[in-house]
Amino acid sequence: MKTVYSDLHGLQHAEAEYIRGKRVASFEMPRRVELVLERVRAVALGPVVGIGDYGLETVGKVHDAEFVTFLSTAWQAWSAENGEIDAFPNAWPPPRASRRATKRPGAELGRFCIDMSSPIMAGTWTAAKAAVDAAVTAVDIVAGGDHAAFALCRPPGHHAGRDYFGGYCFLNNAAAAAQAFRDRGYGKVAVLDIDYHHGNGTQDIFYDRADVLTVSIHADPQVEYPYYSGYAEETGEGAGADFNLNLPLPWGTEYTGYGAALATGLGRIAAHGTEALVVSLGVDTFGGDPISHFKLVSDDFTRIGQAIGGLSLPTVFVMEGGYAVEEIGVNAVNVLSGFKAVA
Ligand code: OKP
Ligand code: ZN
Repeated sequence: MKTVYSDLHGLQHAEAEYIRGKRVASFEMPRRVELVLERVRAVALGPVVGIGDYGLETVGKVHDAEFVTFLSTAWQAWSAENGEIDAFPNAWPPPRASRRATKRPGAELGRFCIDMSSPIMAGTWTAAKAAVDAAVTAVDIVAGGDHAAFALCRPPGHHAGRDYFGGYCFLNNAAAAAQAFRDRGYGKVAVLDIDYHHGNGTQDIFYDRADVLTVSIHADPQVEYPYYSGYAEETGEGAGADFNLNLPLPWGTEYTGYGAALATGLGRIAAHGTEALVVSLGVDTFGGDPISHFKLVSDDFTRIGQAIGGLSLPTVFVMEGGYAVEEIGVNAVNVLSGFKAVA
């Protein structure tokens, strides 16, 4: 299996985020994907290849134009006012407030940013764009005949919606991959999100579409980020009714409960008549993850990969979260090796 990687990810290196009132060192750091890359090489998963430049065509199909313009110019506007300091929102629009654009960068951030974990810096746009390009490159590798490919994306993407960013995510890499599959003639596509956190952005982007089924297995949003979505009753709307499946699980979940939810999700993906699969590969379900509360062990990730491989679908894996820095490489690559062993 080929791995798609660009060192441009290193341009996103947030100094800090805010967790429960505390300013702490960002858990989302460049070292994460460097360790995954080292593990890919250590187990000889396959060749490591660079990214193509796909412009903004696919991005423009999964994000609103105003949002893309904002994100690509946000640092320029912010740094002109505030200097070289990481950009966080200054305020958020309350319910029923005006949606009109303002003239102040900190207020504009509040219109598009959902949390205090995702600062914009000088290289954010370049890094986020490179991550989308990695995802689309992986789709082209699979469309070209490979059974599967791994987009080693960073920053992650699944919390980025049509017109918002947050949760360390700026552009939605997995959504771009799903859209790219559609644009290359795959009629029915599915996204399986196995990150510990609900893939709210991916759900948002495809919520009214039947051509891209979205399935997410994640911690109960009543107690876990992103809090305001991820509930089982969110099943899609309009043409997309019944094409979104959320499988929330309690804190403390071990593989017994996890594997049962995974089987349910995979069954739904098979019933969809899926022709191509995108996996949002987060490994923050690991028991040792510093910000999460599931209890998976490293061997469980091999089992997850085997179960996904059982679908025998053309598959693109897109890296999402996972913050237990020492184990993240082993756990992510275990999924890929498990998949490869059966697929
Ligand atoms: C990104 B991904 C924890 C604060 C949460 C944001 C978490 C984003 C996770 N109490 N901050 O889905 O791994
Ligand atoms: Zn996560």
